[in-house]
Amino acid sequence: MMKNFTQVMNAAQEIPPARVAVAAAHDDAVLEAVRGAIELEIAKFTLVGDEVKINSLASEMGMNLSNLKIINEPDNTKAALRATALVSGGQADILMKGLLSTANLLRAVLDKEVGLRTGRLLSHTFVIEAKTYDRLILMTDCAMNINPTLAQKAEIIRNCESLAQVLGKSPARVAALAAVEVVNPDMPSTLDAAALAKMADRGQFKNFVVDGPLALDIAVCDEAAKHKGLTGSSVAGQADIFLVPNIEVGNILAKSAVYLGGCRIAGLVLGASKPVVLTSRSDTFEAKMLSIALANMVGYYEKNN
Ligand code: COD
Repeated sequence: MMKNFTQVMNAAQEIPPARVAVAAAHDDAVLEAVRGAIELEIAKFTLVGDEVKINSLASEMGMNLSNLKIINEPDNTKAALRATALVSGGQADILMKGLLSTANLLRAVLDKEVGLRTGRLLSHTFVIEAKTYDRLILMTDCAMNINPTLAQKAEIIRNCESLAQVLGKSPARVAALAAVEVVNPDMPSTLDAAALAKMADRGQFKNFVVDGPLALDIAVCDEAAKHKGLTGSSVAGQADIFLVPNIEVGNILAKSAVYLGGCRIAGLVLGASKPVVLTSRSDTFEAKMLSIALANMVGYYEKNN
């Protein structure tokens, strides 16, 4: 099982570079990630965006763009659609978000003509590296599905399968997070969590062990579980995946991990026909590069399995 992003970057360098189409590439952190990924030979790029801004940023950064394809499209909505069309048309393997809003990119991914729909639910998963935990944590869905139903939560878990496999998490242990470990009808997330755990017991998830409701301390700390008298959980203390109740919990949890906990982060949309690199506009170039590496690994795995 991969424990950190260093192992992820090493693994990504063992497979062929992916072709990435970047939507709204006129951003210094995006271009920095592009440069890094090219140097490490994990990806090749087509940049869609404001060409004048891309060239001026690249020249300030001393970055050579001569081997990159650039498609001039200063309008962000159109840039998202054109980059997405490159992926659905087979000219690129991965879509990457640049300097545009998440909703803007997701609308292109869901576009009926050029989008990357599969008929399945699409969902977002962050991968977090915390110094205080012995493994990479997947957190989902912190960025796309706003208030998922029970059925959607089940799909959100299943969408993590390829990502969990490439990280060596098989089976992956899912903590359906809530504020408590008991079912409380006044807290709807505990009802869904309990139902998901029962679904897992009855074999409704291949390659996943699910337990819930679990509070976060119990999900990651065996001692906390023992202290609270929770025994017999095969997820407590060793959760690989945090299933969050809704986007607000997820988004705040992921951002607190980064801004207060000093965690490194990567982010992908899963369930589409091809992986989508989706990090926040304020994320570092490193987060974007780690996400490209993971997207390449997921795409490669799905192509070959
Ligand atoms: N998976 C598959 N199909 C979907 C999904 C999904 N997750 N979401 C919507 N669709 C389909 C619908 O079935 C429909 O056919 C079409 O897309 C439009 O559906 P709407 O009207 O619900 O879609 P939008 O455009 O209003 O919203 C879709 C978004 C993903 C943009 C919306 O859910 C959203 O804004 N999510 C939060 C994004 C965000 O702000 N994140 C911030 C944190 S970084």
